[in-house]
Amino acid sequence: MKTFHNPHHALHQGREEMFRGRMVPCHEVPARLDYVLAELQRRSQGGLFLPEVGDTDLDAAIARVHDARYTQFLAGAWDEWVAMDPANAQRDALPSVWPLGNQDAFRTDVLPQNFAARLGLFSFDSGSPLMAGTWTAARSGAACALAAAREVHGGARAAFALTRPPGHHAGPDFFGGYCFLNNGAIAAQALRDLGHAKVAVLDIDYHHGNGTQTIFYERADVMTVSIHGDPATEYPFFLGHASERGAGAGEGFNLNIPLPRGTGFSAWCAALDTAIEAVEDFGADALVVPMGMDTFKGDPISGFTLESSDYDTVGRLLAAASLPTVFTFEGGYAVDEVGVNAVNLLEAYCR
Ligand code: Q9C
Ligand code: ZN
Repeated sequence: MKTFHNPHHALHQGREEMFRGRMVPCHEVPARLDYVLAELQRRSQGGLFLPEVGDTDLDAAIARVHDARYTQFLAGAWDEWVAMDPANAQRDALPSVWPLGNQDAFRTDVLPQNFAARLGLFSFDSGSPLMAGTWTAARSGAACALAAAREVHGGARAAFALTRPPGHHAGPDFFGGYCFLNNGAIAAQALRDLGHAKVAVLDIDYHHGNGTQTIFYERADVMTVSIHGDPATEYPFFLGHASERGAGAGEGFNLNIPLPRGTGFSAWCAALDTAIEAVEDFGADALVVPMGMDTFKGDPISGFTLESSDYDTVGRLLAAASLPTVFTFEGGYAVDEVGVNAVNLLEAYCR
């Protein structure tokens, strides 16, 4: 399986995030990707490639998923931040004020002039710092997703978009959960646009893929399935319940499988069987797997208890679905183990 890796990922390197009411060092660090890359090399798992995607095609693929007013804001956000105060060049920008989700309480259609207000309008948490290289890194990550989609469309059994920042929490016009551009959604939409009639997204990150769900919620041509920590107690808290089944034309095409904190592999695996069955019943002709490794027992911010060897089984079960598959790299914060766990899954998939 080919891996498309983001050469600019380390330009996005946050200093601190707001976590449980305090500032702590960022969990989402460049070393995460470096460990996966090193492990792929060590185990000679397929070739490593840079994404070769033209600017026009890339911008078009991003625009299929994200609103123009959002991407324009992201592209210029750092310059605006520094223009406010030259000393900001030494600090990351972090949102601190948001409109309520209750639409009647605040206007979200009017774009405020104030930068902090716009930073809040386009985000949903204070855990996702934005810095000088965020846009370049995120955009180049989207190029990996597009390159992987093209590879699979061209007949490859699977491809891996190895990138950070991750993507599955980013929605049409919002960032959060360390995510800015939704790489999995960009891959899914690209597969649709390349002619795949029905694309499924099967999100196995510990956290609910709220961005992806929001992007495709009213669509019948892209099914979204997510296995994750129950939002009653787990981030992102406000989406990911089993009762969310899609709306309008998309009714019945979103499946959430929330599991309690503490869930181990046998129950998680049963959920994966259910998820794969749903993808098959849907009749998908291509699959995108936002691959979060934060289901691992050693993850510092998550609550499932999967072991490193369990990821072999995950890879094997996903391979049994026999669908052209794009994997995108999402969460996973047990940095020392993230490479081994990710490559266990991918290697087993290829066996
Ligand atoms: N009190 C991904 O795995 N912080 N994002 C959690 C809990 C945000 C995770 C705070 C976790 C985001 C891609
Ligand atoms: Zn996660």
